[in-house]
Amino acid sequence: MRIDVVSIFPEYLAPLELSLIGKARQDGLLDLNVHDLRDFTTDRHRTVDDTPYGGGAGMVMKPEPWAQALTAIAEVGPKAPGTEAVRKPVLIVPSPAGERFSQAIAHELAEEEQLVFACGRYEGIDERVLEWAAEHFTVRPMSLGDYVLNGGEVAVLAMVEAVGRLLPGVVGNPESLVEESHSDGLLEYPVYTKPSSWRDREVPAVLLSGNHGKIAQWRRHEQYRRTAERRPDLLDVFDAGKLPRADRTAFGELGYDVVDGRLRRRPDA
Ligand code: 6GU
Repeated sequence: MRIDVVSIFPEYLAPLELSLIGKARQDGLLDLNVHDLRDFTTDRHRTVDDTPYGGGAGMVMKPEPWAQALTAIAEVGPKAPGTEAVRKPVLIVPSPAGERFSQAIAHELAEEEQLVFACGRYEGIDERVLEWAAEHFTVRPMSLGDYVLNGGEVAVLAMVEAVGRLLPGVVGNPESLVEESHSDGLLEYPVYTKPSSWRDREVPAVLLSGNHGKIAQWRRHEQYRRTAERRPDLLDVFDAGKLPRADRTAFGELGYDVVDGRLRRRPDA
């Protein structure tokens, strides 16, 4: 996969040289390039922003530097010279006004040939850039959640890590991608390591039992308990249609009935 990031603070993306993502780049699994938006300006002051039409606080990013940067990036692309790119690159525009990023979207993006991240600062990028860019890119404004960051760079660190770790060969043991939070629409179960007794706190006995069926069931029920407590919204869309009897009972104890394959919180619970 090829990833291009455009920012006025390219140094902000330095952590992408570390750890799993840095290793993936070294191993040639990920071709990641960071560009300085100011390199695509033509004036002496390398201006990237101006005052908003209609008035109001803050500054808006000028369209032309973005068009220059995105044109240069779209032309290189992930393909060898002379071959036609089969898919438009995806242009991800980090913004609190975007679609909510999720594990499902990370999986979608991991299938693409080229991702381009356009980091806005100030009040955002002139809207016409996004309209124009739709000719060359699949444009996806994307938000991490309902809070405001100063710019897209931190969000790009999060999204590149979430997508990068799904690429083949990046995570050493692909099984660790299966049993983790959000892989099955639930939060992960709690984990423990040695010593089995620590400051008068014991590891749950079932984990020391060697009974793998029992352990799997206990972990699943812990996922249900944790999700009900911390993220009950996830249970609204959980497919409870094919749950074994013991799992329905576990949900029953958490105050949920199964109705038409969906969990429904009992009013008295
Ligand atoms: Cl993707 N960008 C900015 N600037 N703020 C955010 C965000 C993104 N996601 C949540 N807040």
